[in-house]
Amino acid sequence: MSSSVSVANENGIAVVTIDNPPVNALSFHVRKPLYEALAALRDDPAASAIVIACAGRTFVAGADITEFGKPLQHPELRAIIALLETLPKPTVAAIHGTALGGGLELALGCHFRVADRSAKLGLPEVKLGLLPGGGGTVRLPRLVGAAKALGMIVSGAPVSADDAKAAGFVDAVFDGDLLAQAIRFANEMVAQGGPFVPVRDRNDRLAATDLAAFDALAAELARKARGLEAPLACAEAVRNAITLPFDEALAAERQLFLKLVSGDQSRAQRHLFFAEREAAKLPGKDLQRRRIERIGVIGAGTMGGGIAMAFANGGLPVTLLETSEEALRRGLATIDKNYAVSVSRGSLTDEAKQKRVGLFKGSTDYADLADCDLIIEAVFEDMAVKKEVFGKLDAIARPGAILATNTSYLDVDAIAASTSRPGDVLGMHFFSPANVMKLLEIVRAEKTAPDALATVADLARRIGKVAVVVGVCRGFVGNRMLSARGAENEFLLLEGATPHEVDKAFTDFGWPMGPFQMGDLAGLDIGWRNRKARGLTALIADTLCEQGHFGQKTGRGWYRYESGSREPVADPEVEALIRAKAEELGITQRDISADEVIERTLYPLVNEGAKILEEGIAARASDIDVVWVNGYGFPIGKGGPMFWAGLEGGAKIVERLEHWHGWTGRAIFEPAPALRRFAETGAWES
Ligand code: T1G
Repeated sequence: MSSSVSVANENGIAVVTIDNPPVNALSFHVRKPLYEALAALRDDPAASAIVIACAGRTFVAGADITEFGKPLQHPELRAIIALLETLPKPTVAAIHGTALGGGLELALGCHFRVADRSAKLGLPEVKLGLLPGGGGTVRLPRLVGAAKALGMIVSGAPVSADDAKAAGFVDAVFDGDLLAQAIRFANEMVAQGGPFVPVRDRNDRLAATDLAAFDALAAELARKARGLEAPLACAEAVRNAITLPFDEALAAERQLFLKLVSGDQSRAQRHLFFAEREAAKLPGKDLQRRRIERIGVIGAGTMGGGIAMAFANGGLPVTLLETSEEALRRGLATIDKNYAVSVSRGSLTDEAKQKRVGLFKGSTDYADLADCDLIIEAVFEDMAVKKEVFGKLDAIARPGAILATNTSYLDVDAIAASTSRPGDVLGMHFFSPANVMKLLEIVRAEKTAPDALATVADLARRIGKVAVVVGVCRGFVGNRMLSARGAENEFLLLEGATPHEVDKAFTDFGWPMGPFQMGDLAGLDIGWRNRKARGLTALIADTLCEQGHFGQKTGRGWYRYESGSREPVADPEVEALIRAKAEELGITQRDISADEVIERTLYPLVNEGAKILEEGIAARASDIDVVWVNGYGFPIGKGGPMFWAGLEGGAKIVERLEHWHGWTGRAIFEPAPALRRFAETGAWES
């Protein structure tokens, strides 16, 4: 056999072991020997049953994603599963770690599935803009029912081994030596005797499907797809499993899969899959990491409290420091309330809540941070305040402790320089709510030590964050590009667009909401305070704020909000204000198309990204995509701004930027050299 697949006979039970590190993906060099092994075992009298198992940390985590978009090499997965289902002896999949995508489909090709209790099982293809292409949409519904299968396939979320057994697609869950117990299980099946019914022939659960209820559920899920094709294709494929004979449904699944795999959305989502993993790769991967066992957080406000929860959720004890007992009590009460909301929603058990709350220690004394390995400051965004805090930290923190600032735009080099240990200082820019948002911008200051950086990057993964290392500049990657994206917003209004038209261009593009609705949600007063602090103005937004209209929290902003509702309603007074300001400025209003909105907002976004690459603030274009998808809601079906620029066409973006630069004279439209090079080569430099 090949190095990727081996066969051993354990007293009459053939154990086929797949060994393709790191995650036993079903690459061609696995599929071929696997097919040959199974074909050989079909008529092997020495094998009364077959157990399929995997070496390493996980069962098969799916098809090999790197092979998509390349010519398909046979045998393909479906042929292996079709062979499995015709074998005249019981087959058992022994699942540990994860059985995902093609890995679960392979297991569904077996007569039986046994799993280690810690295993996770799922069909996450939808997260790659795909659907299960190895029969998962046709076989899983036969075991768990159509509605359950639809939920699993459209969400792509894995389930535990116990839940999988309860749902009906795992036959036994074991603790301890999985392989030994899988072999014992296979022997019991042999002793029990056949017939061994392949999943394809188990139709009872499907026959009981309430099609109307299924369609209603599918419609509900489709409403949430926001322009993504894969969730709709998943629903269509599972419906086929109910209404069509097995082989017809399988063939239909194949057509849907082939359409998706060659489409831009899946290419974008596969790009993001690898981009997130690339972003985590830092130079010096063999560097000794620093010990991180206790976290200190300074400031128990919205950001500080959320950051503290993120670490407690990752199982790390947290010392939360505030300036007064009152402020501390308020901060801890908010944390407790947030956990209580999760318990009431059923996303957290009361026991888990108690465990997490138990990890907090409140204090008003800096000395209590002396035993912390990482201390994160989340105080008011003022340089003098930051320097005062870091001065105190420099005095009390233990040698080798990492000192982090949560600033979202201040100069981290200047903060580091206010200590005697700039090598231990970096930025950790969390996004609000910090216990929910996945993105973390790790800001590498000029003197930050590589081991401090690597330690924090690993820690980010440990607490479930997607981390991107960025350099020091105002607003780092995300906020810097956000201001470029928003620079034209008011000009678009003055020239004739309404807040609703601009926002609709964004939601049609795939964003959860547009800039004006987002402004109302976040509160217009925040931007107003920032502008005033920097001596900047925004003609219309400033006027709204002077009128006390801060958005949802005051019931009026760019839109009106009926009491208690979050539904934005167009406000004729705002539109009248905009027209009046335009008249004051001698601007003749005109119709503005959605394309123009996109050109004047998202093209500058890409252009700013190009400048960030030129300056080395981001190491890779794909890092920028990871920031925007995980921190700013950039539509995943477009892969992030830099990937989308490839779909949109670099030459077109340059040509239109030049048009708007000529028309407005504004610098944000001047194409960056890196963008011009991208337009010529089709590839971003890194
Ligand atoms: N194909 C190729 N490479 C893969 C891979 C895959 N399926 N999964 C992981 N890798 C690489 C990854 O890029 C990284 O590489 C290394 O393995 C470790 O991964 C027909 C169509 C299993 C939960 O979507 O969710 O089956 O960066 O860093 O955090 O229906 O990997 O080291 O060079 O993520 O421990 C469906 C994808 C495929 C699961 C482990 N399967 N993988 O997480 O490690 S489509 C998936 C994961 C499919 C069929 C269809 C996770 C993991 P490198 P990692 P991890």
